[in-house]
Amino acid sequence: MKITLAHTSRLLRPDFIFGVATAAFQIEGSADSREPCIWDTFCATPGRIKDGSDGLTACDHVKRWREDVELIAALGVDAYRLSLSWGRIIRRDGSINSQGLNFYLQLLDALKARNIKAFVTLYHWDLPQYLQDNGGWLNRDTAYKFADYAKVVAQAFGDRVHSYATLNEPFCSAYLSYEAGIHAPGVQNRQQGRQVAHHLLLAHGLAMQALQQYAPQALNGIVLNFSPCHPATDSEADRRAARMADQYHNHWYIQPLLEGCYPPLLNELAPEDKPEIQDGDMAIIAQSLDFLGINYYTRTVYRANSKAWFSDVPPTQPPLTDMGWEIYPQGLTEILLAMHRRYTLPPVYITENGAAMPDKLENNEVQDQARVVYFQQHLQATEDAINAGMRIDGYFAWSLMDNFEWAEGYAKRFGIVYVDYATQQRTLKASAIALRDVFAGRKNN
Ligand code: IFM
Repeated sequence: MKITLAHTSRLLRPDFIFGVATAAFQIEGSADSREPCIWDTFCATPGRIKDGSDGLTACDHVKRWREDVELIAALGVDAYRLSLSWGRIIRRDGSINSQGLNFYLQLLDALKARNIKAFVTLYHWDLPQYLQDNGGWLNRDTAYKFADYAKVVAQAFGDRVHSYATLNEPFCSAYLSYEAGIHAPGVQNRQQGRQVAHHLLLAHGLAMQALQQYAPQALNGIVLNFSPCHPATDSEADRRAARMADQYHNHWYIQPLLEGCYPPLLNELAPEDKPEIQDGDMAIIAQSLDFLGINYYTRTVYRANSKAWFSDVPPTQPPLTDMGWEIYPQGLTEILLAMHRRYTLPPVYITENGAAMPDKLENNEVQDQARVVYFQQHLQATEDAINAGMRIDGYFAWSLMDNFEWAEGYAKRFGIVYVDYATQQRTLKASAIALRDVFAGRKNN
């Protein structure tokens, strides 16, 4: 099966960037050559990861990066989005781990030599455990440590990096980690969740200042994940619940960045749940952005809940992905246009989009036709947003290869490349071949 885009499609214009994405903890392995992080601790806690696995080896990417760069190049992408392991670069005593830094320098040089643009995320959830031991994101000082780390990286990498994102999905590092308790460090406390969100946004603002000073040539910004919030029924109570969820999960992160304030829902928080916000913080957070990365997977349906304002209603009707997430491509167009109409956005990239599917390797092939359809529909949804007047400059498939899917372990496969974890052999799935054909077709356009 092929992915087809109209030959007039804006996605086929030469300056539209196609890429694939990964994150350090999910693929790197070689845990012995970096500092432990909060996800190592979480994985070592019984019951936290569904299959009891960890990130100690993952896709063994630190040892196999040369092979992986060839794989990326063979896909014909313009860009590769990766994240850095903070603890592979800055040691517990504050010194720089030159071996770790060198690993990234070599990788970035190899990408550059193949004309592949590097989109580097500084923080994709793997906080060094030594910082967690001092309070982690609950400690305001972590935000300043993050800016120091951003400066080290920007100075070391020079022009090797096309784009820096400060954070990936602060919603996950705040809400999933400190309110839902399903991500490291596994806390369930509303005040802490809101405080962590604030410190993450502060960290973003401080790091943006460092990036704009030390990497002014790069496109500097942040990556947020959004999900359209729909009411379970037409009742006023459910519609209100969906509006509150939209403020709590989506606008809580974008409004401070673009308008220097939190959504009005902040005022409805009980006094004991409010985050501490110091004078001047909101101005630091609202640094001008060169780009906004948007990650999209699905929509979320909410109903009113007298105790917790709103609760989500898990989808039951197909089509669902292997994560149990509803396949809802029109939600991508909807949320993009909602954000476009509500804010003055910088140029947008879809920095993650993809699906976990129950892939099977048979005769050295993975016929993941459902994923091919998923990409077809979501590329069309991206195109629809562009046609409605929005500027979108690129699209990254999540993920380059199967990897450690956080609390789900290795059982959920998001890759367009299949990884056999016993042998570390990589095999292109049908979706990788379909995307490769799109990328190639565009170059000949
Ligand atoms: O695997 C994750 C990624 O690390 C962040 N965004 C969502 C993906 C799928 O859950």
